Amino acid sequence: MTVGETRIHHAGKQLNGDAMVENSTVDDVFDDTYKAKAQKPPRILVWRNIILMSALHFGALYGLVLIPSASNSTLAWTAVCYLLSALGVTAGAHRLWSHRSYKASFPLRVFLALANSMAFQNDIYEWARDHRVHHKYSETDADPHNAMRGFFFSHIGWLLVRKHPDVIEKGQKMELSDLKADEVVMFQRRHYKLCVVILCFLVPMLVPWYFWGESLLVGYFVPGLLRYAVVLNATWLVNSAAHIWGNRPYDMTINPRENPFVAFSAVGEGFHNYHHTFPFDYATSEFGCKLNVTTAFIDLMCFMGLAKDCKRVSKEMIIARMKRTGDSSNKSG
Ligand code: ST9
Ligand code: ZN
Ligand code: ZN
Repeated sequence: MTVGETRIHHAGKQLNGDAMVENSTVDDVFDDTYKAKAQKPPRILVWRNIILMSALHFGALYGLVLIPSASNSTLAWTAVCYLLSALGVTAGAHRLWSHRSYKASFPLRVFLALANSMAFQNDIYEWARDHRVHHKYSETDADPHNAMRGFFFSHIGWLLVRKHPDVIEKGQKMELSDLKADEVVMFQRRHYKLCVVILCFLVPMLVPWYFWGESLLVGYFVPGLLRYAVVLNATWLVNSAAHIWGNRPYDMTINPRENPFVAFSAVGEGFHNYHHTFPFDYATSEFGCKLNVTTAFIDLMCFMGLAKDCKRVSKEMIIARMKRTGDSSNKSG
């Protein structure tokens, strides 16, 4: 099943998606022909990650303790770093590179790749590859953060164990030629470690020290580690909370939910029932910019001539879909 065939397999039904996936090159359509095997998944702990993630979260707690000694400028800078890293993930790795839901010019792609490096969530190629597998094999063994394995696994646990072999097997069949052809994506992948050291750790720490005399300790722990840990957790909540708690107005046969708290913290990415139903919509929500800073950012980029061809689902199609498969929780349609 490919997007080119413009048909969506879903919960045993075939839904005609011609208008929705027009011109799409991304193979992110849910594949219900694959079923998880009734075997207990392997759980091989990766101690290096367990130690590093624990250290990061202890460091972030120390960052919280240091907040009263940070200057207002440093706190404002922390918010800027949060927004930049978040946009590198949402507008960059997610809506642009995973789903191709809009087109971005070279300067915007460079900006998004730099912002994405500040978020340090694996390089764009790996992130988009895993995310395409997540959509296509959602809630099965081949889903990297399969929410059927519980909150902890889908939140952080999946980064602390070896991947289920099905993730790698199914992932190797994904169409990734668009990512390989993008020189910005491949440059970031080649130089990823250096990009992360500079953008995730050095820049957040050194800017407040150099420009307004903040201590290196506060710079490292507040805009550095604390901001990094909060962005990570806000992102992981999309995989955990937004696959467990919330309404399902667009498709009640799938687990992803509409979760306003997650939408707020993840700058617009918590409308997850909508997003899994219409993954190619650049706004990832029926409601445009509402609770959705990322959509406002992409709209601004279009206004400035740096982005174009935003894909959107029509109101009629949303209403028809809500009537057919929704849980009737959304009265606005
Ligand atoms: C992080 C990522 O946090 C977060 C992603 C979240 C996604 C959220 C999506 C939700 C929607 C968007 C919302 C955004 C909201 C943002 C809000 C912001 C405020 N296909 O991986 P390896 C192959 S990262 C095909 O080592 P292991 C491949 O050949 C945090 N092939 O597997 C690979 O080699 P290569 C920081 C695949 O050994 C080889 O297998 N980073 C696939 O099982 C081995 O791969 C970390 O903590 C596939 N899908 O290890 C590091 N997968 O190198 C975490 C693998 O060529 N990662 N292959 O790719 C690791 O240490 C390891 O991956 C592991 C598994 C231990 C987890
Ligand atoms: Zn999801
Ligand atoms: Zn997605």
